[in-house]
Amino acid sequence: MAVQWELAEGWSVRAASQRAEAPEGELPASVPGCVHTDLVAAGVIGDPTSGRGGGEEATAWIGRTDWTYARAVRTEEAALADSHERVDLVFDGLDTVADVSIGGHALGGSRNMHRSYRFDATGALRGGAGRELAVAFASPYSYAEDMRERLGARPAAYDEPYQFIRKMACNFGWDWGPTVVTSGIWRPVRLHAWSTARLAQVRPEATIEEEDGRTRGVVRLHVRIERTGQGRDTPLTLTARLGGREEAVHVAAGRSHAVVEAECPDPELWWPRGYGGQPLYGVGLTLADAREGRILDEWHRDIGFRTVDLDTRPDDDGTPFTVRVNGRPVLVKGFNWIPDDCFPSRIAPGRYAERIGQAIGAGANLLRVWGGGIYESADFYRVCDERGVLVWQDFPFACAAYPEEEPLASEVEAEAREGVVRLAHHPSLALWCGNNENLWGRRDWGWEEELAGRTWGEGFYHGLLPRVVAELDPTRPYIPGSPYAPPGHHPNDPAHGPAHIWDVWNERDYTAYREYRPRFVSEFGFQAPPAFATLRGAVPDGPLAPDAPGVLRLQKAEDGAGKLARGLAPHFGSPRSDEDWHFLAQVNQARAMAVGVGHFRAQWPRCSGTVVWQLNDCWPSLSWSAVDGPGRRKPVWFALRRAFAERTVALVPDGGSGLAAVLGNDTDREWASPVRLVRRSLSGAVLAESEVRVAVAARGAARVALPEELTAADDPARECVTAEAEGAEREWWFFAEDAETAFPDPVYDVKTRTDGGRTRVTVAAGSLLRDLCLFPDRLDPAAEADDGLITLLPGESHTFTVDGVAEADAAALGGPPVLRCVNDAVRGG
Ligand code: BMA
Repeated sequence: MAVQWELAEGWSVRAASQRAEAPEGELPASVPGCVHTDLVAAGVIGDPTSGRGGGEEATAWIGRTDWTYARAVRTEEAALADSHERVDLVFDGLDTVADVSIGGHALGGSRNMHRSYRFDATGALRGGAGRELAVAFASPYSYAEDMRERLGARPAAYDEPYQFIRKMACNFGWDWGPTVVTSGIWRPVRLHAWSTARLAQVRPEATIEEEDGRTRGVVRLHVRIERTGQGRDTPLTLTARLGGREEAVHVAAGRSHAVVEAECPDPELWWPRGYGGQPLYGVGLTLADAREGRILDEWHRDIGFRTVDLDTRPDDDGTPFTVRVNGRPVLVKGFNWIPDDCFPSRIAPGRYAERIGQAIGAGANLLRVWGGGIYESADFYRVCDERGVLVWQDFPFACAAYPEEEPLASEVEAEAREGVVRLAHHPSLALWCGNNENLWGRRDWGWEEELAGRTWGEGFYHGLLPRVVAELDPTRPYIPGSPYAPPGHHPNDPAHGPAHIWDVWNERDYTAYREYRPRFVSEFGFQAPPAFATLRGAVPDGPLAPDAPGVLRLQKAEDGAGKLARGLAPHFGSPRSDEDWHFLAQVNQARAMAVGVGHFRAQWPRCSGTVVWQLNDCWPSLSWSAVDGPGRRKPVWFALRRAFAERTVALVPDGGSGLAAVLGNDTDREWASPVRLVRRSLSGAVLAESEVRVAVAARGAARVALPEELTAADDPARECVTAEAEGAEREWWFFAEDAETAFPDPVYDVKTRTDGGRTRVTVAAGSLLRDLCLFPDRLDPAAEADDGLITLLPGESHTFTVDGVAEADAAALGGPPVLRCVNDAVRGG
């Protein structure tokens, strides 16, 4: 029987080029891992994410150095070559440009982080105990810069050569991530010892077929077999298993391709969360020697039965972009996903479950794996399959003109063919997308002139990639890019297909979201600092002011601090302290995204989805994320949970000084509820009210214009409107900006009760309290609260649940800086 022998132990790493900064000799190396994390572990550099030891600049030499990973072949490993006809050395991922050898005997090389590699090591291992297995990495900069020299420079959003090497683009730095250009064995490596034949590739194609009024799920397994020299003439049997049924096919001597079809009558359909269940069916395949019955290889995956398509039939308003699963339109509530760590080899499977769980907790049903990152590991897609999260997968191209010449063209094709086959069985995978912002960049960012006729990736996005998808994953939709509009329209025309709305953050106020009538928004976002504990962890000393050097180190966006300040000022004025800045900037992000999502969702089904930029971070950044680098939720997360809820009430401007309440019902049941609308003074007194009964259709929306006595404030600085419907959270409308609102001094009474590691914090309001938040991470970095941004009227109370605060500290939960509300930072009017 075949043997899979993991090679995780016994590795060392050494610098292979002369550099003053490089350590002498060998250091212990982690596999999977990368040079940076090995150097941190050895104490040679500080963790660039921690704020100690000079940060990313102090590590810049690492990406300009050649490195060799090595390990001695062990006796039992060499012996595998005696007991098997073939022993392959299999790398699930090499980052990036490497030559692999055993005892000086070259096995092959890698030039692409997005591929796996298999080398025949039989000869080199035979009698090879003690020989050095070496993986010699060339500096990624040297390779990419040579390639640039050879193929000609091309424009890019960042002054780094990332489009000249098939490596995660954001590794060269991004507007939310550090420049830490890694080398290393970033995914597992093993020896695979086998005889006769093995399953070289299994490509499952799951479809639902109707026949004589009956539904059947069909899985076609397209199998490629590799044989050893001795196995060439062996007849083989392939047996597929699905739901207790078996199907076998004979593979004659010498043949290396076969298709096995397995069937499942009346399958239960897979749905995104909120629309139905996520039944998964195990599909197994065995390869056996047909004469002896000896099993040679096995394969297993969990698949699901569902259809997915895009409705893009032009209508009077332009070109929709509606994702349909099993024929039903889905209101997409999504997040953009970036690599969850600037060193992706550090991401353990549990991290995916936790982070995707946070997206789900906020109500999301889709994640877009953004093109500046990677094809994620199997764990990512497995969690999405099990929990009903649709995946929009970009091919790894972002914000640059990419050369289409060799050797890059072949690398792109090889990586796409492998990536598509690897991921095609996941029912969560809904869409392939050619790139991030490259169609837009070519059109608007002055690339055409700079390119002077050079290739820029068009042939990939409009030719190679759709061809690969059509051949290897024919049931799944493909779009050339994000943003995208059909020919004849500007790629980022909001009336046609998915759009990115960035002028709002970059140049305008967040209220400008309300000027948009998009069909689908695949990116839009607003920045805020990370949690206090995150910031303090990364800036160990000194003030946490927006312009403090330690804080600016974590702000990678062009003029990010200026944009944050300009975004804040119209709403909150200038904060009185660093503490207030931190809190108000977070609240402002939450307000911005609530306005954006609320406004776009109110246009359902015309606007069929929003994908927030961005769910996560790869280090303790000031960024657009809802969850910060170490995984702490920012206040915006709670705002999004409200905006993405199944049933929502949004108050939106409705012409002139008018207001409308828009009820959103993202469930399969009609929602009939009285809607109570009240204009009140900030002291709570009811100034005008009305109640209407509204029936909102299943998966529908309804709009109620507010009567004038509710929308005409007598004193805009001292009044607000509330809208309430059964089963939805209360919505608030303030007539004036916070900076001009005559908020009362906050008056409240706090009671805490600690039981085990859990504390209940009940805040009883004596005055209006605007956007009450609890930040227990200020007491214990591991503590978190279950809610945030709660606005209370005098006389109301709210109980927060806090995990992880010691009883002795519980008293500190009762006031600033842990318990905050807007009216302890701003008292306008
Ligand atoms: C879009 C993304 C990213 C970027 C983000 C914020 O352009 O595609 O490239 O990080 O905006 O600027």
